[in-house]
Amino acid sequence: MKILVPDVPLRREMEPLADGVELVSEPAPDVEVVLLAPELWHDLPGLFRQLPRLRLIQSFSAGVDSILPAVPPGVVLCNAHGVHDISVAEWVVAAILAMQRRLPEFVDLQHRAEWKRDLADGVGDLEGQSVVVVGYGSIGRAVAARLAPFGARVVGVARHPREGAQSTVALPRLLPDADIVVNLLPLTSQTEKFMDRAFFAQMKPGSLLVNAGRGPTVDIEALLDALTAGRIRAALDVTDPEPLPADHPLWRAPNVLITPHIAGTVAKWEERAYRFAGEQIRRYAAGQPLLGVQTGNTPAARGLAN
Ligand code: OXD
Repeated sequence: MKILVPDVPLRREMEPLADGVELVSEPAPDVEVVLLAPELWHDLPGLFRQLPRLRLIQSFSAGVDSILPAVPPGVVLCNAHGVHDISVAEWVVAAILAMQRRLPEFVDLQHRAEWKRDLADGVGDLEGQSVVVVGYGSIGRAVAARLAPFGARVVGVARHPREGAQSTVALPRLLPDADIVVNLLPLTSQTEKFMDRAFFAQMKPGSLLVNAGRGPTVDIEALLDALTAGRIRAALDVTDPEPLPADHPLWRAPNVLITPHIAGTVAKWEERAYRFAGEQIRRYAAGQPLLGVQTGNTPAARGLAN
């Protein structure tokens, strides 16, 4: 079985490789599996056209919205299930703490050499705060586990029935009481602009929206209006569009912290991705169910032996 993967030292993290697995670093007609490491991210339709016997695409990202349109019919696409849980969950906690303790505003004061203690008047800590996580998968559970020691009360919400998560129909009841709303939704046709004007109108005045999912799941115009009106605050790792143009009004909106889609970017992420890819290849070769299947439960999704 030929697997296309860039020839980089990190690929030894995939070991042990199953018998019969051959790693190749150039596209070839008999490649069966491709590991979508960053080196292969440009021109996916062009890459897949060179792989007529492709059966499995293993993504290195959690979100697969940019890959899905290029996936040839019948080919299984798996996301990097679990690979980004730690890094993204840490970014979410960091963003929440920074916004709750007004760190971006203190940094502004620091740049002006201003000692202004009253900025801290009335800031809350996380103890007893209510956090609603929308899009409650493995990253959401990692967020909940990290917020628990702070004494925050976390409620998970998911569009599809999931252990430990309430349905999105509960949102009109949950939002008015939530101090913090964390958006981890993937981008699909059903989640586009999921967080719209009506959603923001239901959020508690002064509450915080944290987005580490995908930018287009938020109606950016509606968010801008809610921020400008001082209704809510936001910490955004993702925006719509990306990169956010220099003249976009979101940069200058009040009470917003923006980072350039780096929540998952930590030194260890690729190592984790290759290790996960190794596990998937072992499953595939043994005919075991794959993790993070995004394109339906086809025989190939249940491994090579089927
Ligand atoms: C991902 C991301 O989807 O980092 O993995 O956005």
